[in-house]
This record gives sequence, C-alpha cells and structure tokens, in this order.
Amino acid sequence: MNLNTISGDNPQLSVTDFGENFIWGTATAAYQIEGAVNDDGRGPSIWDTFSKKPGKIKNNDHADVACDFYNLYESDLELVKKLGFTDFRFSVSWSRILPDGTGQKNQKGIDFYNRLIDKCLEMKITPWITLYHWDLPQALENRGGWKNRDIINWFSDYTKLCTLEFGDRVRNWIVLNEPMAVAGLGYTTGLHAPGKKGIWNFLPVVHHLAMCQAEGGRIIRNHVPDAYIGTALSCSFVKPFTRNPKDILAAKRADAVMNRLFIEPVLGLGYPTDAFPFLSGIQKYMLPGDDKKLEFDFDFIGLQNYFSVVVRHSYLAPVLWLKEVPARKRNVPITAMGWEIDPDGMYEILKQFSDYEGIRDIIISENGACFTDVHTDEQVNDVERINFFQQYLRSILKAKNDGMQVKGYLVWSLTDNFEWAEGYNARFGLVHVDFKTQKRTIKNSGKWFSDFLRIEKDVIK
Ligand code: GCO
Repeated sequence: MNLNTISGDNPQLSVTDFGENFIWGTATAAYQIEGAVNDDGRGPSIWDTFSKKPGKIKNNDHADVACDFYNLYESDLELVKKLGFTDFRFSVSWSRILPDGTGQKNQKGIDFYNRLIDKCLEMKITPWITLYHWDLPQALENRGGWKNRDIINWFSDYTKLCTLEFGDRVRNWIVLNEPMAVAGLGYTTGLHAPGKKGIWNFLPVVHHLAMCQAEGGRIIRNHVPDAYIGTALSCSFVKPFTRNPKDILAAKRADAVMNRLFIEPVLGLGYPTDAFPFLSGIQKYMLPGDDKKLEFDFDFIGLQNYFSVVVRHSYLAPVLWLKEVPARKRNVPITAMGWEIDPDGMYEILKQFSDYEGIRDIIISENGACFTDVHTDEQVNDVERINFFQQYLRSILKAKNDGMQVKGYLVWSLTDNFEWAEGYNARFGLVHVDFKTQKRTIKNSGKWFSDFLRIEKDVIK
C-alpha cells in the first residue's frame, strides 16, 4: 500500500510544497509520558494529587508509570527519527527539578533533562522545551498556586534555572502551554488539576499566567543567546449557531475567551474586555505597570488547534451566557472525543492570528486526533487519523501559500499517552503503546508520516 497516495480528487500532498526550512516535529508533555513520579527526588505535582482522587480521571487512571519515558527516552527518540521528524518538543517537570517548586534544586532531575537534550543533539534532533505544561509543584499549589501573585517570582526563578541549566544547548523555548486550559479547566470548572471551582478564580489566575508568559519570555531573552522564543496557545475557530444577533454576540464572547485572551495583552492590546466586559474585573488584580509587563515581543506564537466550536446564546449559563452546540448534534465529522474535524477552521484561525500586527512566526505547536484504534496482528490501521492529518496539512499549506507566516508543524503526539482527565483510553499517538508491557507499535499514521517526510530527503537533498 502506498500510504502517501490520497484517495479521491485531491492532488497529492507533498512535503516539498512546505519548503525546505519548514519544521517537522512531534510534541509531548512531561506528566503525560514520563512516569517515574517518585524517582530520583522528584516532588509531587498537582496532577499526582488530582489523579489519585477517586472519580477525577476516567477509569481512575493516573500517570505513575505513563509511557515510562523517563527510562525509555532513548528508544522513543529513535522512533522520532524513524518516523522522519527532525524536531522534538517536550516539557520540563517543574517538581522534578525543584521538588518544592522553589529553593533547593534536584540535580538528579536536572540530569535527566541533560541526558534527554544530549541524546537529541547526538541524534540530530532539535529539542524544543516547554517550561510549563500544567504540572505545577504541589508545594506551590499549597501556597495558592496560580491564584497567588507570588507565582510570578516562583515562575521567574524556575525559568532562570532552566535557562542556566539547558540554555547552552537548547534554542527553542515555549513559555506556557495553553494557559486558557489552566485557568478554565484547572481553576474554574475543576475538571483538571488542581480541581478548583469558581468563576472568581478565573480572573486572578488569567492575570498571573499572562504576567508569567511575558516575564518568562524576557528571562529567556536575557539568558539564552539566539533563543527562538514562543508561547503555545489553544485556539478554536468559533462560529455562531444562527445569524441571530444574540448568537453572534455569544460567538464573540467565546472567541474573546478562547482565542484573544492570552495573545492580545502580549501585543499591547490589553485584555479583550470589548467583547466580554466581565474581564474588566482583572483590573482588581493589576498593579501599576502591569499593562506594560504583559507585553513581550515573541519570536513565534505556538498555535494548537484541534477543532472548531459552534455556540449559541443561553440564559441558563451565567457569566458567558452561551452554550456550545456539540458537534455530535450537528451531523459533522468528529473524532472519538467528539471534537469536530474542521480543517477549514484551522485555516480560519491561522488567518485570524495572522491578521494581528506584531505576530512574527506561527508554529503549529500541536495538532492531532484521537480515534478508537484497533491493534491487531502488530498493526494499527488508523485510516481516520491519516485522513485527519492530510486534511489539516492541506489547510496549513493553503494558509502558507496565502502568505501566512507558518513555519512549522508539531504533531500531537509521538506516542499514545496519559490524556489528562480522559486517562489512557483517548489515544493520540502516531505510535501505539501497550500500557501493560510498554510495547510500542508504529501505527499506519506514523508510517504515513515517515513516507511523507522521507520524500523531502529524496527530492530536496
Ligand atoms: C493540550 C495539551 C495536550 C493534550 C492534547 C490533546 O493542549 O490539551 O497540550 O497535552 O493532550 O491537546 O487533548
């Protein structure tokens, strides 16, 4: 089977169309893959605590072992290579290198990331560090976590430490991963760690995240010569359910929260209070000079797009006054998690971000899909995932050809992993993991990428 051939009328998708310098990588996150939560002096994170509480994670899964990446990183990096990728994104577990979040550093934890980085370089894989991918040290949550303004100092010290330890070998840095999910799921709905609920948490948490986002950028700039610095934002193209003005306003509010909230302060535009006046409450948490400190001239913005959303006005949902109209009820293609497959939405959101003045490069720092994979005869024939990637890549190529500054694409994810509140059943990998044996099997989507990316080697080089 030629996995690179696309059925139907679509012309062949070729990696050469993206240009020689386009970056191709896979993305991961520490808590989702590392395991080894008690090894070599690592301190607990909020995800260790949260996942041990009954009923928080499907099947009561936790990530004590996860993909055992802590021990298997070398062979997993070989898979990155085998699939034809040149870049690898991982995150640093804050409590692995600072078990109490601040103060005494844990050399053994630092050594793990040194081994990982050195191995990447030895294998000619370019490492990308994410500083914060949701696993706050529990010790800091005990002091108020993201609600406490002191986190700006804690995060600054942690960032400084990472730049001093790893900055001599790592050029690509992502400050935060999806701050909106931290504020929304972690501190407002409580569906993610630390499981805090209440709309009044939202505003201070947003502000402290936004402050850390910019401050982190400045610290990296000051400590890492030549750094390529970004932050990774979730984004979803938002459509109103009907042309009714109420639905249109509801879509604007959703857009303010989902797409504008963390980019506009960076660009000096402040929080998007025009579309969602509730956000003016953030003023209460701002000190003189904060508006300026929210700004930073990032080299790139990491966009993570998985689906589009449709919303309608609702009197039953206070504060946002809207409801999502689930994709399942709209008769549109969906993934196993019920997310709408909408490659046009990827194009639209790229356009929306490209239209801002002041954004330099865009990296798709995550994109991927969860399907119910069937593992038989040492194979996973995940045709739906191959289709998903082909469609999304076509949209990205179109955006690039239309002049948008898209410079790279990182697949979510290398292997199946611990999908937060969904546990292990939601599989996003190009590589299947048997979580009982840690056996890896490259899925057909992985083979497709390896064929697709290898054309580059044959044609360009
Ligand atoms: C996120 C995270 C990833 C998820 C992925 C699939 O952005 O939500 O960065 O950790 O696993 O997005 O849900």
